[in-house]
Amino acid sequence: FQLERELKNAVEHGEFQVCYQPVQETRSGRFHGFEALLRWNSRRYGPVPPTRFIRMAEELGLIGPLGQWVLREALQQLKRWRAEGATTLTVAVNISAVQFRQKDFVVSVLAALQAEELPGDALILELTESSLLEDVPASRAVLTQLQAHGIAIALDDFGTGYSSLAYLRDLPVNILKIDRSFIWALDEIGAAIVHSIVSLAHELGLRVVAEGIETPQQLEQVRTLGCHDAQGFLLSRPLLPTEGTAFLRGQR
Ligand code: G
Ligand code: G
Ligand code: MN
Ligand code: NA
Repeated sequence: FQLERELKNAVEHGEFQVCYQPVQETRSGRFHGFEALLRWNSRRYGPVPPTRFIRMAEELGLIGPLGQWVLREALQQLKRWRAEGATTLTVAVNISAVQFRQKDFVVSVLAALQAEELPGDALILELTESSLLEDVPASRAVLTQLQAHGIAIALDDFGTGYSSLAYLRDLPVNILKIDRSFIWALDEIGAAIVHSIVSLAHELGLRVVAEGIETPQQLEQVRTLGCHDAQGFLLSRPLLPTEGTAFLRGQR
């Protein structure tokens, strides 16, 4: 309960930080985007993993303001990077199920874009299938509104759920992010699974991101299998904003 009390004041105390993990297009080697990843360095408890505090923020009713803070922070940073020359760079922001279901979600996303005068296609929202499947018709309505503004929707941790793939017919998404558990098991069967996900994605006109790339062999495999994008410690760890700036300069 101490930790909960700390969480309530952590934004004001400046204990949160957003890190940015580069995403690479496998064919060109070009880094065209970052995934924003929230970090909490509590002055009392030290670093607390997001898997722990996101759920806590949901339970305490704090996920709305916290999620909005991340979105604003990430878009402000993107605006700086675009101004420095990375004019088509994108940022992907993770959205919790509770945040996604809030009534003002679409309005708050559009307001955050407008505040930075950024176009919708600068932003990708990452959602898990469990957040979307709770209420498919409602999810579909929200996703459609976001996409009408150019915002892309990514299905995060793709493949880890137990649902059938039939829901892809009803939910408008743009990107599948293949969970790293598949990338770490790229034997013959694992490769067949990734291959079938990529084929499905091509049929549906979706982009595929391979997550958790840690070795050059994995990178080569997912490139050969037709994954459009790759992300993982081999390419870069999540970076502080200043490190992200240096990373982008190194690309030119
Ligand atoms: O960055 P890391 O591997 O520690 O992230 C662990 C989990 O926390 C991942 O599932 C990631 O999607 C999630 N996560 C990271 N940042 C955010 C955020 O800003 N909002 C939400 N809802 N989840 C996040
Ligand atoms: O669920 P989501 O995909 O949003 O989780 C992102 C998390 O994965 C981040 O916390 C990030 O630190 C972590 N991550 C990113 N690349 C790698 C990797 O190559 N290996 C491992 N183990 N974790 C990674
Ligand atoms: Mn993610
Ligand atoms: Na993921």
